[in-house]
Order: sequence, then C-alpha cells, then structure tokens
Amino acid sequence: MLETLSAKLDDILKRLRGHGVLTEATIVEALKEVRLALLEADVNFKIVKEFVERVRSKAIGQEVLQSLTPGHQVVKIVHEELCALMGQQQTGLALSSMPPTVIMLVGLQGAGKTTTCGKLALYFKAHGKRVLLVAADPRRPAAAEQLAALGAQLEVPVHRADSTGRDAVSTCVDGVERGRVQGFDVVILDSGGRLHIDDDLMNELAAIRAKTTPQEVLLVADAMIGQDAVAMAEQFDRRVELTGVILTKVEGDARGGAVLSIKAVTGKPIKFLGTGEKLEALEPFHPDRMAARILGMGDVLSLIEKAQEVVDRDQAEGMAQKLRAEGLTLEDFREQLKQVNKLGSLEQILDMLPGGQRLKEAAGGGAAQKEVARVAVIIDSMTTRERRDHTLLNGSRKQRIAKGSGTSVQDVNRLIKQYLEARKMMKMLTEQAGRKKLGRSMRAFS
Ligand SMILES: Nc1nc2c(ncn2[C@@H]2O[C@H](COP(=O)(O)OP(=O)(O)OP(=O)(O)O)[C@@H](O)[C@H]2O)c(=O)[nH]1
Ligand SMILES: [Mg+2]
Repeated sequence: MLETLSAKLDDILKRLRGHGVLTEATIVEALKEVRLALLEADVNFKIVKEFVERVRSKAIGQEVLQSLTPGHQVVKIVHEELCALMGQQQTGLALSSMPPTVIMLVGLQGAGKTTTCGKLALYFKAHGKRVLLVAADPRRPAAAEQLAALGAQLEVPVHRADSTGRDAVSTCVDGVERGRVQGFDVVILDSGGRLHIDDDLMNELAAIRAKTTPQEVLLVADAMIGQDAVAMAEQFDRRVELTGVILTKVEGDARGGAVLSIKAVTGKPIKFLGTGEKLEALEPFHPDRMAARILGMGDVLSLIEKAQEVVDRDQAEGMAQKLRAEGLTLEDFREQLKQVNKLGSLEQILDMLPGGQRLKEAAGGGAAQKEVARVAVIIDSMTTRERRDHTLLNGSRKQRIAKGSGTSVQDVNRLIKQYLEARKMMKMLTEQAGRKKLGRSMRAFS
C-alpha cells in the first residue's frame, strides 16, 4: 500500500533528519523532492503546491531551525500536513437515530460495490447490528445472484426484486420499507454500475437517493485509477450528492494519488479502505494513521484493532489458561500461526509495523509468507503426541517428518528452535503477567 510514495518520502526525510543543523536552503531543496514525489504519486497538482507551501512556511520558522532536532520537527510538520490533507479526523458512518440506517453505494462497474456491500455487512454484523442487503440492479440478474451468494455466506438476508419486474427505484424503496418493518439496524443498497457515467445511471441514482433518504451515499472507487477517482467523485457528487468515499484495491496502489487528494479536492472524506478481495479486507480510514504509515512510522493501532476483531475471544481465553497450566506446545504454536494468518498476509501485517516496509524488502517478496506455510506443513506432519511433547522428536522421527512435509531435517530443527524460543518467551510473559493481569488483557479482545 502506497509503497513507492512511502519509500521516496522516507528517503528524503531520513536525509533531513541526518542534518544536525538545517538551513532554509536545505529545507527548500528537500521540499522540491517532496513535491516531485507527490506529483509522481498522482496527487492533484494544486493540492501538492499548497501542501508544499504550508510545510515550507511552518518549517523555516526560527523555532524549527533552532531546535535541537530540526529534522524531526520537519517530519512532524509533514505528518501534520498529510493528516490535514486527508481530513484530520476519522469520519465514521452516520447512523440514524431511527433505524434502519440506510447506506447507498454508488460507483462505476467493477469498482467493488458488491464486494464492499459484503464487507460492510460483515463489519456491522461484527458490531452486533442486523443488516439487510438490497440488490438494486434488477436489470442484471447476475448482479443480484452475486449479492445473494455473499448474503448466504455471511448469513445476512438479501432483498431483491421479485418477478413482477420492479425497477431499481421501487426495489430500493421496498427494501428500506422491509428493513423498517422487520427491525433491521442497517440497510445497504447495492446499486448497479456502468462502464461510463451516463444520464440514465445518474437519474436512477438521484431518484433512489430522493426516495430512500439514505444517511450515507458513498462512492466506491478503485484507488488505482488515481486522479480519475477524484474526477469521478466530483461528477457523482454533482448529481447525487455524496457523503463520503470508499476506496478499493488500495493494497495494490503503490502511488496513493486518490487516497491523498480526494478529500482535499472534493471535500468528501474517505470512510473506509478496501484492501483485498476477502470480506475481512476493509479498514476504517484514519487520516493520522495513514499519514504515519506513509512516513514509515507504521500503524500499530490499526493492527491491534484488527487483531481484536479476528482473534476468537473464547479461544484466546482458553489458550491463555492452558498456557499458564501446561506451557506452549507445538500444537498451540500452529494454532497461533493460523490466527496470525487471519490478520492478512504477513506482507500486510508488516505494512502496519514501524519500519515494516524495510523488513519486507529485506525478506523479499512473499518470503515471510512461505516460511509460515512451511512451519504449518512441518507441524502438520507430526503425530498428535509429538505435537504435545516435542522431546519425543529424535533423529528418526525428524527424518520422517522432513520427508512427510517435503522439507529437510535442518528445517525441522530450525522450527523446533523457533518453537523453543517462543515457548521460553511465553513462559516469561505468563509468569510476569500473573493470572489477574493476563485476564485483563484477554478481556481487551472483546
Ligand atoms: N484486490 C482487491 N480487489 C477488490 C477489492 N474490492 C473489490 N475487488 C474485486 O473487484 C472486482 C469487482 O468487484 P465487484 O464488487 O463485483 O464490483 P461492482 O462495483 O459491484 O461491479 P458491478 O456490479 O459490475 O458494477 C471483484 O473481482 C472483486 O473481488 C479490493 O479492495 N481489493
Ligand atoms: Mg456489483
């Protein structure tokens, strides 16, 4: 996510931090590079100009130049201004005081509307809300089928036009009414997309908006199209009045032009980011955290929140108790790897850690993920008894396991060493934390 931009800025700012004393000229020089990096990232031209000007006027003040750590001060200013660009505060979804809250998704064909409907449904479900999805594109039966399949997977009901041939507008009105009568908390309208913005599409969307008065009208746009996403937001806003934006496919967007300029140009906040095809791949958008991520400071807060969502609380509690009583076994080790995998690929996790981008480069593409897969396969090749008691693992058993998992005895030995280290650390932690404290930290997972 935004790797190219991030690497460039990191590089420029690192050099600035290296200076004990900063002169105005050094800062101006560095800002020229920042300007170029942002333009190459496809950030709107006018926005870049204003951004650099603001950083410059703050940075060349006496306070910064004469401080003990001028380089760090400049990084801090850049961070602040990046936050300001993306909207400063996180903008959550507006919920209606009189349920159901109606959320309408609009956007071009293939932008990710239907997928995002599923992601939002999962998100609300995880927050204890009852969700109804509405397939608002009756002209394309396949679209309704796709949403119905998602609904079935998530165990969320899907409202669709019956055979009487209701049009998109009436289907949405029916869906919202059903949501009200049946006591749903949230109704999400999955509108149809077109390859191009045309009058028919806009008229239909405007009519749906007028008839269902949604709390949120969100443009779903592919982040990879950069400035085109910004232009699209302006066009949609003119016709249907947006309340915000969800950018999708951000995990593949190395440049970040849309992420950085959409709020500044259109005034519409980004509310969520789509970061993969899986339904879990949706992140609430926090400008400050994104700014930190871009500057290579990581995003540990989001990582923790994600962990709280995916880690099964009862399982975690059970695991904690068991660890206190018996210590970590290889079986637990494998279980924990599975939990980590639920967080996303290791690459995605590294993205959120301070300095993670560098680690990722050092590890080479996909290497970390392969290592995890290898560990899992080796443990899978052990017998249950071996997993519970690693001391059984003698030479011949190791050979058998290596053969069974298509690895080598060295690989098996390396795994055992990693496991013993993890076990030692775990033992230390549990002893330190004691019963009460650990109980509290486990409750934080709820
Ligand atoms: N990598 C990635 N793929 C995504 C993301 N969101 C959606 N997709 C993929 O984009 C493709 C199109 O997604 P849909 O949800 O069907 O798009 P849509 O906007 O509903 O399309 P129409 O209904 O045809 O207008 C699918 O292959 C999705 O898996 C994302 O955040 N990351
Ligand atoms: Mg769709």
